[in-house]
Amino acid sequence: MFSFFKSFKSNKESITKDILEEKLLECDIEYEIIEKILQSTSNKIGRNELESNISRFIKESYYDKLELREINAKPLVFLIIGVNGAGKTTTIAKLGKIYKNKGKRIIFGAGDTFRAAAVEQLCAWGERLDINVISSKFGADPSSVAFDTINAAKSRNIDIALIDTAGRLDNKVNLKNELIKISNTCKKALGDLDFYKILVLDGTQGTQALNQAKIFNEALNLDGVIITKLDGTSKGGSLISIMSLLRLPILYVGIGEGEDDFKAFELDWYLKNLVDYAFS
Ligand SMILES: Nc1nc2c(ncn2[C@@H]2O[C@H](COP(=O)(O)OP(=O)(O)OP(=O)(O)O)[C@@H](O)[C@H]2O)c(=O)[nH]1
Ligand SMILES: [Mg+2]
Repeated sequence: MFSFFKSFKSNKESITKDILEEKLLECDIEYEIIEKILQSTSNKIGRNELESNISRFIKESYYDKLELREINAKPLVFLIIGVNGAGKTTTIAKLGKIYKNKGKRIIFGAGDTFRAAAVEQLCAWGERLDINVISSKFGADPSSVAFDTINAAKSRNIDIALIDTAGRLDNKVNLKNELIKISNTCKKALGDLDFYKILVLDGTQGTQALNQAKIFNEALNLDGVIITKLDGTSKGGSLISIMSLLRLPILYVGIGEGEDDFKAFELDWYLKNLVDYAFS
């Protein structure tokens, strides 16, 4: 599949507004946003003009939320949420590796007690990365796993606890309510300490993921977003909507299944790829 982030370089110096509009729609930028980006341009648009127009749009609509708010806490807890298959568990492994390489002491919490293989999946990552995993048996209350993970982190002098959650539950339990409960449990376990609530979104879903993000954000007041699977999609334009409409910082992007296929999100890098794509 043609990947947004591996687009071919092109030597074109400018393209017409019509073609550009098509390209931007193709990579899943919403039409109203495209109109705003192109409103004051002439019929032929160059790379630099496009890049600076998009950059201006993002910055004007985004205010000051380009970065994750700072929390100074020990343990620093990340509650990782998102729908089934978005890439939460893999992302936890990737984050764990990044922080471990920075010399931090890490623990994983296997809060997805709904899917039978979920605990094993996280434990396998834990073994591979040499990171301890707090888990309970299949079907246990995920809130109690979060509680145990935070308490273990406190007693073991851990710097960072990354807590996994389920992306799907049986029909009787509402995912949103369950996540609110887990979040409240984290609050209780941490006392005065604040923590991060991070949403993992599947980048191949494009702007469809935006609706999910809105629902989660309303329920949980998210701190930031991680977008996965950008290696396999041309829909990377939806990141503009996530930034400008949700006003949430994008922290990292996943660009493959391996533990190192992960990159801190940088606006300049993103814009360059977007323009490359548009001009390809
Ligand atoms: N290509 C690619 N695949 C990814 C990326 N991140 C995760 N995946 C794959 O997506 C699939 C789902 O990832 P998981 O981490 O299990 O997703 P999850 O959100 O924990 O899923 P549930 O536990 O079922 O809710 C796996 O096959 C991962 O290897 C990415 O950045 N790129
Ligand atoms: Mg999982």
